[in-house]
Amino acid sequence: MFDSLQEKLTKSLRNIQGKGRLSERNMEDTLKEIRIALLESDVNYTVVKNFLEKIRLESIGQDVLNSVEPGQLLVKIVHDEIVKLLGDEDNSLHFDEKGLTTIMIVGLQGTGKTTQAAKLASLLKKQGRHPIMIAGDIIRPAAIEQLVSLGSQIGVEVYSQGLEVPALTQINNGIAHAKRKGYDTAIIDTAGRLQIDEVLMNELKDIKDSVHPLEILLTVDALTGQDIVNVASAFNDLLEVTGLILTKFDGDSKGGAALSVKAVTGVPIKFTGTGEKISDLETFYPDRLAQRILGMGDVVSFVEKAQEEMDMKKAEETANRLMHGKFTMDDLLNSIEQSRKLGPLSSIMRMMPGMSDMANAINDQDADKELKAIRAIIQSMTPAEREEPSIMRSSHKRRIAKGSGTSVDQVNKLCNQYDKMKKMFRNLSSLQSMFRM
Ligand SMILES: Nc1nc2c(ncn2[C@@H]2O[C@H](COP(=O)(O)OP(=O)(O)O)[C@@H](O)[C@H]2O)c(=O)[nH]1
Ligand SMILES: [Mg+2]
Repeated sequence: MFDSLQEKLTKSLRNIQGKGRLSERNMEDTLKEIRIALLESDVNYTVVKNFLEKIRLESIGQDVLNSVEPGQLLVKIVHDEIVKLLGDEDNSLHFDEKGLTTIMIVGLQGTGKTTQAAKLASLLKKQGRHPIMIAGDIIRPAAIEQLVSLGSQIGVEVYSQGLEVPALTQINNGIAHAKRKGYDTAIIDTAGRLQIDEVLMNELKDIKDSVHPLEILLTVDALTGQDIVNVASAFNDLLEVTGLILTKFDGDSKGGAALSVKAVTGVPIKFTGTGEKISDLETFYPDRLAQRILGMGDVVSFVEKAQEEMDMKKAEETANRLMHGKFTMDDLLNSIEQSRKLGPLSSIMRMMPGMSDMANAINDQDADKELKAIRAIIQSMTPAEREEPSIMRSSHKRRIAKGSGTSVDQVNKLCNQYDKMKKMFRNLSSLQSMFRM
C-alpha cells in the first residue's frame, strides 16, 4: 500500500530539497508532480484539487521561495497538509464511563466487520475493559459461527440466539444481557450486503434508533478503489457514522482512495486493519501515516507493534538506540530476531524508513535461509566488529566467512545493508527533530 505514491512523492520532494534556491518555475513543476502522483494513486479528484490549492496558499503565506531552506520548508508544508487531509482532530474511541458503551460495526459484506469486531474486543480487553460481542448478522448462517469461534479464541463472550430470532430483537436482548452481567462494552456485529441496498440500510437505521450506540464504526475495504468514497458517504448520510476502520491496509492497493475517505465524508479514521490476525488492528495516527507516505518510515508504529509482541525492555533499548542514530550489528541481529515474532520479514521491512524497495525484493522463504546466514555471520564477529563494522578489513571478513560457513560476498552484502540502514536511521533522527515527533 502506498508504495508507488511514496516512491513518486519522495522522488519529487528529494529533487526539490537538493536545490539551494527555488524558483516559481521549479516550484510549479514540483506541485505538478505531486498532483500526478496523487491522481495516479487514486486519490479523489476534488481532494487533490483542494490539497494543492492549500499547499500553494501555505507556500505563499510562509514565503517558501525566499526562505533559508525552501525545499525542506515545502516538504514540511506537504507533510502538514497530508496530516490535515487524514484528519487532525480527535479520533479516539469514546466510552460511557457510567454505563454500557455500545459500539456498532457496519459496512458492506466482506469488508471485515466480523473480524474487526473481534480485533477490537481483543484490543479493548487488553486495555482493561470488559467487552461482550453481540451477533447481529443472521443473514449468513456461517456468520454466527465465525463470531463465536473468534470470541472463544480471544476469551470474549458472544451473545446469539441463532438464526430464528430477528436481528433487532437479538441485539436488544444482547444489550439487556450485557447490562445484567456487568459488561462495560458491547460490540455489535451487523449484516452486510454486496452493495448499498435499502433493506439493509433500514435495518441498520432501526438498530441505531433502538440501541443508540455511542460509536458507529464503518469498515471500509482499502482495496475497493474510488467507489469507497461513495459507499462511505451513503452509510454516513443515513447513520451518521462516528468513525472509520480502514481494513486490508496490508493489501497492495494504491491507497489513494483510502486517503480520500476522511476528506470527503468528514468522518475520522479511528483504526486500520492490517492483516487477518486478531492483533492486526492499529490505532490510526495521521502524522505517522503522513510520514510513511513521505518515505520517512513508520518507526513509531513499528516500535509499538514490537513492544506488544516481543520483549518490551529489549524493544525499548533498540528503539532508543535507533532514534539516536546508534545502530550496531547486534542491534541489527536483535531486531531481525525479534521481528521474526511479528510476521513475515517483508511486512516488517515495509514499516522501516527507506526499506520499501528492499521489502519488495524479499521472498519470505528465501528470507528464512538468509536470516540463518546473517545470524551466523554476526555471531562470528568479535564484539568490537559488531559495534563498529567499519573496522573490518578483508582478512577479518575472510575469517568471518570461514567461521560462519558463508562467503566473503555474503559478509560484504550484510555490511552494505547495515550501512544503508544506519544511514537511514541517522537521516530519520534529524528529520524527526524537524517534525517535532
Ligand atoms: N488482509 C486482510 N484481511 C482482512 C482484514 N480484515 C478482515 N480480513 C479478511 O477479510 C475477509 C472478510 O472478513 P469478515 O470479517 O468476514 O467480513 P464481513 O463480511 O464484513 O463480516 C476474511 O477472510 C478476513 O480474514 C485485514 O485487515 N487485512
Ligand atoms: Mg460478518
